[in-house]
Amino acid sequence: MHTSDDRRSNNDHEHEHEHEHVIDSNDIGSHATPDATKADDVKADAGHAGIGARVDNDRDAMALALEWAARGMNITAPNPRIGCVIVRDGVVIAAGHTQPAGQAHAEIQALRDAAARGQDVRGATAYVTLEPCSHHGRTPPCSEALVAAGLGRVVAAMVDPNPLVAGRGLAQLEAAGIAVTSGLLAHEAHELNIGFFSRMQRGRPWVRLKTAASLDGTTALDNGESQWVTGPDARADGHAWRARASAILTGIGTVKADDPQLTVRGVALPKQPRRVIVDSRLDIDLGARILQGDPCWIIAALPDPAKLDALTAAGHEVILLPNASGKVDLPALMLELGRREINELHVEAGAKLNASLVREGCVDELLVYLAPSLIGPGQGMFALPALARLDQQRALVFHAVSQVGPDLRILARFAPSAPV
Ligand code: AOF
Ligand code: ZN
Repeated sequence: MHTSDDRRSNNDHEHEHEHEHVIDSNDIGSHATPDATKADDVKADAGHAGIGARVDNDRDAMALALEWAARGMNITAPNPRIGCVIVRDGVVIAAGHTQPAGQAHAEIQALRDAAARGQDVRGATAYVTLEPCSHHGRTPPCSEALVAAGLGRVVAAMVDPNPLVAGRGLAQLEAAGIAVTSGLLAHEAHELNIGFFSRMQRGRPWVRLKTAASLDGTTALDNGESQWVTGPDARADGHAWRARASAILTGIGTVKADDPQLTVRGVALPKQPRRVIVDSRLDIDLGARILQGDPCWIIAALPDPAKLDALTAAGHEVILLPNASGKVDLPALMLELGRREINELHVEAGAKLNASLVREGCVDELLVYLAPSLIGPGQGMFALPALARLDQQRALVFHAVSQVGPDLRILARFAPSAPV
C-alpha cells in the first residue's frame, strides 16, 4: 500500500535546483565556543576553536571536544563524529576530529596537530568524545598511538558500542598505566552520534522523517501544487539535515509526482548521501532525474528481470525485499540499510510511505517544518488510518522546537512506550 499512489512528499522537491543556499556544514550540533582566556605559551588560532584556551575542568574540556566532533558532522560516516582535545597544565594544546572513513581518527588528528604546533603531549590529558579504538580497522588503533605518545590521562565521553572495541580501548590504556575515566557528557556525545549508536546497538539506522506543512498540517493541494508552503530558510535547513545523513529515502510516488533529485546542494560534502527509492513494482522511469546522477538503491518487492537489468546497466542496484503482501518489507529494509553502514537515514516521502514507515515502527524522529499559514484540505503528512479510540494515538515527545525564518521547526521523537 505504501508505494503505488504515494503522490506528493511535501513542498520542496520540484525545481530543487532553485534553492541553492549555502549552509555552514557545521551548523547543526555545534556549540558556542566556551568563554576561555588565552594562555600565553600557546598561540591561539582562529581556525582552531579553543586552541590555546585555558580550561579549568574536565567538563569544559569535553564540551570543547564535542565542538570539535561536530566539525565532522557531514564527513565521517560510517564512522562516528568524534572530537579530541589535548590539555596540558590547564591549556588546550591541540585538537582534532574524525576524518572521512579510511582516514585519521580524532586522536590521530589531535596528535598530529600537537606535533605541528611543536607541543609535547607527554603527561597531558586527552579528552575524547568516544573511547579510543583498540582494533585494526581501516586505520590502526588509536589506543596504541596514545600510549606511544605518552599521554598521562584519557577522559572519554562514552564507551565505543562497536563490538570490535567495546571497552578494550580503555582497558589497553589502563594496562599501559594511563589514568582513564569515561561517562563525561555522555548524553551529548550520544546525541551527536545517534545514528552510529543506533546501527551498532539495533542494527539499523536512526530514521529521521522530514516533512513540511501549513499550520493546519497540509503539505500540498489535492492537485499536487506544493510550492511553496515553507520558506527558503526552512528549505535550506532541510538540506543541512540531508547533508548529515548517510542515505535519503523516498518512494516511487514522490519520484513520479515531483521528479526530485534528492541531492544535497549548497553544502560542501566529500560524498553525497545514497539515494534509496522504495518502488515495489519497479515502476520507476529510467529517465527520472534521481537516476541520472550517482547510483541509487532501488528497493522492490516483485522481480521484473527486464527492468532490473536496465536499472543495473545504468549503474543502480535493485534490492528485492518482499513482505507477505507483496510490498517492500520496510523493517527488513532498515536492517539491510544497517548492514550497509547507513547511520542516519533521512526520509522525504509522501503521506502513504510516511504512514507505512510509522506503522511498521521504522521511524525514530520527525523533522517537521510548519509554516504560519492555513491551507485547508489537501494532502497530509501521514496517511494514517482513522482511530476508533483516542487512546490509540501515537505519542511523541518534542525533542527540540525552534524557529527557522518565519517557520517552525519541530523535532519530535516517538515516546519509548508508544505503540508502533
Ligand atoms: C576512535 N576515534 O575518531 C573514531 C572511532 O575502520 P576504522 O579504523 O576507521 O575504525 C572505525 C571504527 O572506529 C568505528 O566503527 C568506531 O568503532 C571507531 N571510531 N574511534 O578511536 C575516532 N571515529
Ligand atoms: Zn581510533
